[in-house]
Amino acid sequence: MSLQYSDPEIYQIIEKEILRQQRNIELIASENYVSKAVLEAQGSVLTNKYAEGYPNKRYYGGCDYADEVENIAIARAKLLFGSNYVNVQPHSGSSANMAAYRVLLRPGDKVLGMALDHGGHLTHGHPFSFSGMDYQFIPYFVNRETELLDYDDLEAQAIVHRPRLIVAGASSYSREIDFRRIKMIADMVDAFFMVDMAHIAGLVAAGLHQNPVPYADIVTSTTHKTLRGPRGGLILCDSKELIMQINRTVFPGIQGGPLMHIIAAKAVCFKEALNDQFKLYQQQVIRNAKTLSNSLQKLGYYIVSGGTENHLFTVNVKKSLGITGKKAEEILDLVGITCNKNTVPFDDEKPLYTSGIRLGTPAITSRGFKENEMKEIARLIDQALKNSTDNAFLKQLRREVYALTDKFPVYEG
Ligand code: DSN
Repeated sequence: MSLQYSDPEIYQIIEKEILRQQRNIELIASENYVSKAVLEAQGSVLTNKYAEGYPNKRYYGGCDYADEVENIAIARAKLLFGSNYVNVQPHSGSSANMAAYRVLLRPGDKVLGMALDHGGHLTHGHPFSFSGMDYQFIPYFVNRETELLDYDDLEAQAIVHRPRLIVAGASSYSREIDFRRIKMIADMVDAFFMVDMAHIAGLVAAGLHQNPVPYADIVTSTTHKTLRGPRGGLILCDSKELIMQINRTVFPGIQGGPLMHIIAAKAVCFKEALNDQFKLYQQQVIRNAKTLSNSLQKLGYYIVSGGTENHLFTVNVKKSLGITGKKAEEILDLVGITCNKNTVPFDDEKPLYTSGIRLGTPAITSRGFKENEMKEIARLIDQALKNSTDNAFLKQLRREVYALTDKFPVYEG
């Protein structure tokens, strides 16, 4: 029986979510709209299959097709990122990072990771994350003036602390990260080097960001951000010895059965990313981010680090308008523009309030928005934030948002 009849309650919520995704302008930098092919693989009968183990070494019978799917996913990921070895089983980016840490570190080891409020990620050492609980993370920062990653300070910290690992990668850093430079620093102090490329994986795949694979001992990623695949994780490395440890650590170390329907969807996403069209898409993602950032800057907004070279940027709304990121997120929600509050470097607001909002263009670019739409979005954001107490005006803006999104269907047919 179809969902509509077996569980109308859930069916109706999903219908409402479909409408929300269609009508709102989605600016959450870590979100995207997957293709129908990815959705189909993800919703397939492969969800029924247990396949603990790895291709040709499973703990269950009936894994012939699971093996085929996983082998294809691995081969495509290798090709896409130029990596010798790949594990496609991590359920998430956090699982991928946990596995990488367990391979490279012992509990209590010192690690250098980018501070969360400067653009890093929870799993790069936040005290409430397993990473901060199990290892001794020491944060590195952006420069107070330029708001750019301070490689000299990172080098100085590495020399002082002699970490066992340096982690690079960020959730809200709008500039290209120089992996080559960080590898040189890691070598200088004899540390391992790991890159979490979750945010920029699509840009890397398209050759529009320095590829960390030649530099890092282990590269981790998610598959659902710029890469536009299903929600999941990925680990890449070039060493046979390391991949053997990674495989053992993912299963049976921290996970049981792999999600074969998700692995099939990852394979579909890698195939899409190997297509020339994907490069054009990523080029447009970057052009859109630059246009949106420049348009807001022209309207007087303070953009952290002065601009962007990738798919996202952070607006310091406290410096621009004297409001918190939380307030800005709430106002924009009222007009159908979705984003998230985000700390800015050296933020004096608490994480649940923040001084900034993070804006990203992967999702809106997937639905076909280009430069003209970016200028229009900048105007809508500006008008909403500056007229937040005028409910009638906000309703009018919401109608304008819907008029815009109506012209760009997310899923046609
Ligand atoms: N939570 C994700 C983000 O929004 O950037 C990172 O995992």
